[in-house]
Amino acid sequence: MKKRVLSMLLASAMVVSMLAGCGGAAGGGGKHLKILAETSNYANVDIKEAEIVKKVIADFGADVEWQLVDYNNYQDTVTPMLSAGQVDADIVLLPDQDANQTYIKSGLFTPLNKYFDSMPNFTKWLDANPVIKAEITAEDGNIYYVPGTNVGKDYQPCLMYNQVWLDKAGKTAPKTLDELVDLLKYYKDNDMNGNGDANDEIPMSIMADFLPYMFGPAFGLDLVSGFQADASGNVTYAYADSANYKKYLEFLNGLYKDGLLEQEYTSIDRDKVIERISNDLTGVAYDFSWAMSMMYSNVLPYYDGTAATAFVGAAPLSGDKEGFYVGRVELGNMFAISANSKNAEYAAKFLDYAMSDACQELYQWGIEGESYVVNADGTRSFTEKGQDNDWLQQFGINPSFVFPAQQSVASTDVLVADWHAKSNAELRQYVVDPWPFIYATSDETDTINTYMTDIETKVNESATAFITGTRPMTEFDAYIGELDSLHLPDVTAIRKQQYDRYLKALNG
Ligand SMILES: [Ca+2]
Ligand SMILES: [Ca+2]
Repeated sequence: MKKRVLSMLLASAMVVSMLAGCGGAAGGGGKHLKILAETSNYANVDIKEAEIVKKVIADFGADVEWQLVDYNNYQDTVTPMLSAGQVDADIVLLPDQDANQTYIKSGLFTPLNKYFDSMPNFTKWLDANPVIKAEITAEDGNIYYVPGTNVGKDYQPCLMYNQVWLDKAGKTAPKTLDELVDLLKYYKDNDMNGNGDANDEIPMSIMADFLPYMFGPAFGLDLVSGFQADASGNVTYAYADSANYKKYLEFLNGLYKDGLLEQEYTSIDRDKVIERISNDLTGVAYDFSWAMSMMYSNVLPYYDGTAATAFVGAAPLSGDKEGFYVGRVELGNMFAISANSKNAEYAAKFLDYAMSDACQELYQWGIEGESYVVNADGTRSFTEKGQDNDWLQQFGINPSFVFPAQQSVASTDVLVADWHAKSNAELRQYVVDPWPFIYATSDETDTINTYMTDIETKVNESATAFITGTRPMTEFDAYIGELDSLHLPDVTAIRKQQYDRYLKALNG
């Protein structure tokens, strides 16, 4: 929950770092543009002085007056400024994603559609990204924001297996729930770490929050998003699926009873998993992909930098249903043009330039010869300077604080081990879109906020009770009834209404 501690007074007296408007434009005849955005989250980086940021402005030829608000207070400072109509900038980084269309409905920002003829890069990108286009289409059919994006299908949470243990067992990564159970039993019965004790292995080490990620898909459930839609647009709550969710709980209860899901599974945290891996005590993990080479494999006592000695990512598990991984919503920081900007069309052209492919390359790699070099085979590598994160941040890499930057896969690939990047490329095919970002009305949000907390509490308590057997599965129907009495049908009806709007924007 965000803190609204700052008064309006403090907000107007905010610490804003402003460049005095320089009158004569450095870029040659460029117009004056005021941009309200945030500072870098690296305290020692002056983002407006970063080479990458300065190059974008110089190449476009604008005369930019920055209004930069501290990254840590951006939401608390800018939200009241917007509500009070105290913003005097052409381009504004939103303090949030305007999920309830509050700013849109109060007419603070100009619809971008009327400038689409001046925004060839943005319109081309929207056509190439229909899900994002549908997500940012407001209820009135207009598009108001140019978003930065996060990686949505790459480096997502996934299964990881200790390759040395798999080889020792003469097995390959399980593809089904049954194969996984066989593998876990094998690890339980055998001395996988070769210390002479066949009983000190913990076959798998999964943080409780990742169980829905790991096992939901084999039962056809996206328990990560919670709400899910089928091909006909029917919307259901996965935790209230009376057939498949019941099977999911029965399966986990079975693992628990067989000692394959450990007794204290609800208290396993990442530190615990890392400690076990560093002592060669466990064979199966599930976490954000990043952990694979950066937190797990690197602590294995025999890891030599190759996949053969690592915790390696693998395909999702299938059961009655074919497995998948759940991706994440790609929308990041959103940029808008003030309705009262005198330079709205020029601002639209600037935003369009700032999200062009050329600028995205600049955001992701920086400047050739400075932060990166092009290799003989056409690939890129960061230079020695470029591999120094402090230097790279000062240089302005991924300047999502001030421009609509798109997080890149290629520049992540070069940060992780080669085998990890290869594993990510293989797993990408299994990643499905999550429940989309959909603009809500404030009535919808009120209803959801009123009921959803109690529903989620009931879901979490019940899941633990069913899995550990403190509540018998014979009470599953009673559980469904409890969700109904907590007004789940009202919430689902709203989700359905929202999904219909999304489909209309997607297909219309
Ligand atoms: Ca064992
Ligand atoms: Ca052992």
